Parts: sequence; C-alpha cells; structure tokens
Amino acid sequence: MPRIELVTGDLTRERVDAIVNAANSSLLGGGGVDGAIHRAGGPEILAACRRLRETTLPDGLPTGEAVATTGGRLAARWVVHTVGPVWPGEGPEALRRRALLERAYRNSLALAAELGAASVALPAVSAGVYGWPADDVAEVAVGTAAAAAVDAAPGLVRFVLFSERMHATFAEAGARLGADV
Ligand code: AR6
Repeated sequence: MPRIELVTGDLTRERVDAIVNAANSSLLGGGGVDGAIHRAGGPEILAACRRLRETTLPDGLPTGEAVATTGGRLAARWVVHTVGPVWPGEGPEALRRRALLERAYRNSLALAAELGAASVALPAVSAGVYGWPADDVAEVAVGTAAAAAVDAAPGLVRFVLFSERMHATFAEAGARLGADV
C-alpha cells in the first residue's frame, strides 16, 4: 500500500514526479483542472495530446483509461491524463459508471508506477464539471489508492484538493475506510 497524503492546494504547483489530469475524451483541453494544467504546463502538453490523437487514440481516450504525456513547464515530469465518468443521477447507471471512476484512479496510479514515478498527485476526478458527488469520489479515490499493490502505484500518492471542504470530505472518507491518511 502506498503512503497516502491529503493536502489543500493547486495541483499544477505540485513538486512530484507525475500529476493526474481530470481530462475529457478529446484530450484537447477544457476547463477546471484540465485548463489549469495546460495553462501552467504550456503548449508542449497539448502538442503531445494532439500527437496521441493522430496516432494511437484517433477516437479519443475512453472513460476510465489513462495515458501519459510530458509535463511541459510543470515541475512534474509527466502528466497522466484520465477521463472520469459524468454523474448520471442516482440509479443503476451510477453503479455501472462508478466502476469506471475506480478504473480511472486505478489505471492512473498503475501508469504512473509503470513510468517510474515515485510520487504522484491527483485531483478529485469527476467531482467538478462532471458532477459526481464529492463524498463518493473521495471514497473511490482513497479506497482505490489504499487497495493498490506495491507495484501498482507510486510509493507516495497525494490527493490535492482545491478547497478545505473537499479536503475534509477526503479525510472523512479515509476515516470511514479505516485508511491511514
Ligand atoms: N488543482 C486542484 N484541483 C483543482 C484545480 C487545481 N488547479 N482546479 C480545479 N480543481 P474538474 P471533472 C478541482 O471540473 O469533474 C474539464 O473541462 C475542482 O474543484 O476539473 O473530472 C475537462 O476538460 C474539482 O474538485 O474535472 C473535462 O471536460 C476537481 O478538481 C471536465 O472538466 C475536478 O473538477 C472534467 O470534469
């Protein structure tokens, strides 16, 4: 199990080996943390995303998958782009898509480890524009990190939450799960 940390702050300022982007399938940018990462990291990241679209991902990145690019001007060497699901509202579809949210976190952690990252920072994927309830995002995020095998995640997994409220939500999920955060 990796060491799990919760902090309040701006993901783009993290001094870690890799940061995770809550992107969309187009990989061509957007608002929220995605927009902030492209602004802070510069045009090299978008150029790398365009190359991925022209080569291995002509139809875009499917929800739940992860892919890596350079970190451009960021302190982080890599950006791991993932796509979380859009909240469909309470019901059976939410259960199906929850598995995709889990996959997004699991695949992002695994890809960062595969790249050789010793540390990775992640936002609350799907908890913004995509509207997923924050307490459930927190449970999936912390639960997935806590369940990761040694070689399936970097040794340090840091969740960087944009508000004190989201930080508290993640801390509560950690306590509910009995995770050491
Ligand atoms: N550092 C850390 N967290 C941040 C930052 C930041 N600089 N900026 C925002 N957040 P969102 P999603 C938080 O909407 O829900 C984009 O347009 C934010 O407060 O960025 O997965 C993409 O292109 C929230 O808690 O991602 C997609 O189209 C969390 O990051 C779509 O939004 C995630 O919010 C993806 O939506």
